[in-house]
Amino acid sequence: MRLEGWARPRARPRVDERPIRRYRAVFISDIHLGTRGCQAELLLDFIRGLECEQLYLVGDIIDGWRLKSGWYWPQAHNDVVQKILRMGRKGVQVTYIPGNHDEFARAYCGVHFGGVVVAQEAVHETADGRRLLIVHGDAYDGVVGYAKWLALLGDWAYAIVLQLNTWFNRARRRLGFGYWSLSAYLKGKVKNAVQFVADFEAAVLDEARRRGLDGVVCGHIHKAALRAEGGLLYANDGDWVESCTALVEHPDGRFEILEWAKVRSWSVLDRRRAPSVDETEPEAAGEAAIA
Ligand SMILES: [Mn+2]
Repeated sequence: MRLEGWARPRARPRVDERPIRRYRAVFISDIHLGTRGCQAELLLDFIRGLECEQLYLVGDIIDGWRLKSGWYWPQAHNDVVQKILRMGRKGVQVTYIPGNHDEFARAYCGVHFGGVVVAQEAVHETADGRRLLIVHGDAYDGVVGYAKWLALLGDWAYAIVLQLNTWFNRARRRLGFGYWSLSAYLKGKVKNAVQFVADFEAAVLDEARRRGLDGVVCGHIHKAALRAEGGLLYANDGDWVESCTALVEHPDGRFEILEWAKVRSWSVLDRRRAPSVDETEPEAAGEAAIA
């Protein structure tokens, strides 16, 4: 029996059937693979259906510090590495700029492997001819190796906050709410952290200006940003432990920050729930839960 002509309600596309997203360049950093705080599932969801000419890994991709004190490497973290390597094999120009948490990789600067180039820093030329400095940013944070606000809290306290964040969001997901970053919220509340962020942003912009470039793309402080300042572009691609953000360059040279947790609500990602027609759109669900 043929079912042609049946007026079936049109369901929104399934997770793996969404249209391919094409960008000229994609910048991600501070993934911290090897830590419990890493939101690898959400990152995998972002990578699925992603097409770009250039991919910049702007540091702290693998957390060598945390791996030293205890091995944590679930399948999803492996999948992230595999997916990125596959992009390199398929012709995406992948540039890996190690950060302070994966400084072990700095020994390989200048090395090409499997379509990935390792570099201390890079200069990216945008579609509209701007030249941007690409650095992780730890060299400009004024404190040995990592953010001052983390130093104030202590590395162990940060790990606890990130763990709480994971549990908290697991509970939110179970209740059908979207992702919400507890640690990002706490950081915004600490006055010293706000001053630290301002100092850091000024320092990396100064460096770009000193070199006669048109701006900078960095990571490190886990705070996504995109703005013009004094004729230069300041862009920070954020992180995948708290805010789950990526910086993308569109084919015309326009930049955008994607807050993936808001774009895709966690409830939609939960594979145990089959998408149904009466489910709200992911964007709307995410915003409603965050508001
Ligand atoms: Mn860092």
